[in-house]
Amino acid sequence: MKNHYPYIKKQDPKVYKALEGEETRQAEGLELIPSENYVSMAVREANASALTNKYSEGYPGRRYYGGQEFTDDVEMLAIERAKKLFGAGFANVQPHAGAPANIGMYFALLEPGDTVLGMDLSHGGHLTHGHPVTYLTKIFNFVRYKMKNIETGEIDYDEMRAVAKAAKPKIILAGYSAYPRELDYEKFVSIAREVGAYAVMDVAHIAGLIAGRAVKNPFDYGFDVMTTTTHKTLRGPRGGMILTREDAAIAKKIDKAIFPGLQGGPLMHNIAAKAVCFGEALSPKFRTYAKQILKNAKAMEKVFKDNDIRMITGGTSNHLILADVYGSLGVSGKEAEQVLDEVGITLNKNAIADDVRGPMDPSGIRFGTPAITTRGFKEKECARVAELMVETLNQRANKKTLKRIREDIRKMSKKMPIPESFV
Ligand code: DSN
Repeated sequence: MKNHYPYIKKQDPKVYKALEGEETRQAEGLELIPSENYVSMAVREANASALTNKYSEGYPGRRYYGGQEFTDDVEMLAIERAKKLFGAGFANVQPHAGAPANIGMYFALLEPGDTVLGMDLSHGGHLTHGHPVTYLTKIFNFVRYKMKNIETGEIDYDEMRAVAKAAKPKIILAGYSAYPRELDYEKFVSIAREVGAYAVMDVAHIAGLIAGRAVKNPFDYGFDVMTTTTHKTLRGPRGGMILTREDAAIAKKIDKAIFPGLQGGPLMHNIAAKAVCFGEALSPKFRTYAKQILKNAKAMEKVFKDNDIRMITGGTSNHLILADVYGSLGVSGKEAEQVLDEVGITLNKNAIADDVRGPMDPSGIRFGTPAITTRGFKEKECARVAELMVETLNQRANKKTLKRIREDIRKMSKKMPIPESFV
């Protein structure tokens, strides 16, 4: 077996054992969590580089500590590549993750007490879009929009307009972590303009699809700001980023909100890894990858449809599927996650819209194709994975069948290993 961590192996066998265990888990199983992916060895090298030793509070050309000749180069590369990828006028690449990107965006655009109109979490939104468990709700006021029709995914834009007129939000927030369709960006922007709000989209889940030109770019429809993570479909290191359409006054506010408003020293090794990832995403191969993610999700959708398994919004137009396994097969989301884990397929239990069950053991599972597409899976292999998922759920009490499926998954994984490079 390859020794990925020679220094750790010598120095710290306990950590080494866990890290090698994770290498094997990833190599011999299939990753279907739609927010996860496999990064290139180039991204991993940058993330483990000497830049982890460096403090760089401030921004390129405006730092508080000395020794910045290389950090500035790296951050400028990340910024310029990000702008090019998304057709943005400005990029801040310092947010440590998606949540700080959203919090920084709120701090830049809002005063305490201001209102945000965001998607309801139970209909696909995100915790940082105003869920009551977050501290954000102690500072800002969040109002919500929902789907009008759960079977098609259509958003209730009339209700959104009515809520916006009554609540006068400063931000109308698009974006989601469990919604399998595209949004009507023109409607979002026109409602935002009507009430004098910023149109902001959290594109964390679909950033790679936007960069790869597989789905619409919200900036082309007049959105003012996009926040994102840099992993997920974009296939970079864990991290966050904020982009604006124009290099306007809000860009300055965003820089101030991230540093010194919210964060201290940026993680320069992570920013170097972002620069490498953005370089990869600018290549023509990445566009082919992004389009294949969608084709693969459609192939999985067909198998679920053929097996009469209800999918929220009726299917998918992006990289993810939200299936009502409790309503369709009588298996809870938690049980489905566990039994699929047993056969080497990793996904997550997920609440569905208007779920009859609780959040710790909901009715749904959420899965997607970004990681297996990175492995080289095409429609045929993805349909096979979906068939094995359905068989696993139907045969969940049959240990012999589960063992056979585990072997099938191991064979598929070995045949199509995680690539080391994408260029
Ligand atoms: N945790 C991410 C996801 O899985 O969608 C969102 O923050």
